[in-house]
Amino acid sequence: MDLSNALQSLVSELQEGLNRASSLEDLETLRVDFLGRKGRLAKIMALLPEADPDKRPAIGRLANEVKEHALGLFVSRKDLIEKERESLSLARFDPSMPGRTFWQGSLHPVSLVMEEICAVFKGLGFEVASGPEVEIDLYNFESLNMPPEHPARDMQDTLYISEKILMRTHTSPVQVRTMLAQKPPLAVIAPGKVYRRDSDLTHTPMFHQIEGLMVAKGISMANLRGILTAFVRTVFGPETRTRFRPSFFPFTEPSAEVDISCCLCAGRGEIKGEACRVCKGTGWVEILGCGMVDPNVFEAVGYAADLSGFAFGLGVERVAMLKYGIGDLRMFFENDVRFLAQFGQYC
Ligand code: 2NL
Repeated sequence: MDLSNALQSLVSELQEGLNRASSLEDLETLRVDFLGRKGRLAKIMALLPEADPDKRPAIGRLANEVKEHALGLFVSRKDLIEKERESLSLARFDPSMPGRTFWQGSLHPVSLVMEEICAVFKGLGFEVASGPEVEIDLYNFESLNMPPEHPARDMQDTLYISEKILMRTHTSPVQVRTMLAQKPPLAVIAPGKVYRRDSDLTHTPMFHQIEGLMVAKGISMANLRGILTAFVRTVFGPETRTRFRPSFFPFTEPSAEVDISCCLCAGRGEIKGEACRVCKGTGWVEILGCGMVDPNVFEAVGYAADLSGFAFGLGVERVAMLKYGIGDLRMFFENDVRFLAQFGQYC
């Protein structure tokens, strides 16, 4: 075949190929096939030296025209394919669809309850105090009427750092530090983490406690009852009843444990003929320990003997479990967002 004819038919074959090409990948294959270094145009041009010398300039010009024309065809086909793609993705795009919202964090239930309890006592005139979690024996035990030989020390399964340094087993050392630094009268609460050498279904090595202390001349058990009753009614609801039972703590005398009427069965002890699972059918649940500060504690911090005061301590996880009806202590420490998100305001 004559080279001019070969060049002409190249254009019509390219046109057919372009019409069939439906993707940019097809287009590229076609471009390599026709215009590539070893493509069909190159192969035809390789035959130019064999052509009649008179016709070579005309064939050369024609070859350039064919190449220019082919490039133009490629560009317009590419434009068309791209436009089709765009309109397809625009057809799938729905601008009226709602956007995705961000995850909203929320406070841990233990933090929520701790904040709530602190707010109640702040409202009753208490100041919030804090102190170190690694304590000295003197502030954690010795000043709290628990000398080394005292049997009560065996009650605490303590995590020791060294012989005289330990992880605090309660937040009482915060109140000891406050009394050493401040003159009476005072009213403080100490919220924070405490540590015990204990780990099973109902005990974790770290948990949260809030202790309170009020010291002044003439403070009595009646003041203790009044403050604690106000606290219970605010946190658990105004219909909640309280009961004080005699108890023992090394740092208070007399001492008491406070029960509240069960918030699940409203103190009835049963729900639909079955014993209540929270209060085990008694109608009451223990919520905190308290008492009148032992004179030995005042002596240890250098307070006058004519003072009196009350103190109390409560476990925050326990209060949170009762308040929210949580049956398993481990929920607080697993940090499963499906659990935590239930306490958020916007979830
Ligand atoms: C409980 C009982 C209690 C105290 C804590 C205290 C602190 C000072 C002086 C006297 Cl500085 N007492 N704290 C008193 C009675 C009970 O806690 O069961 N806590 C979970």
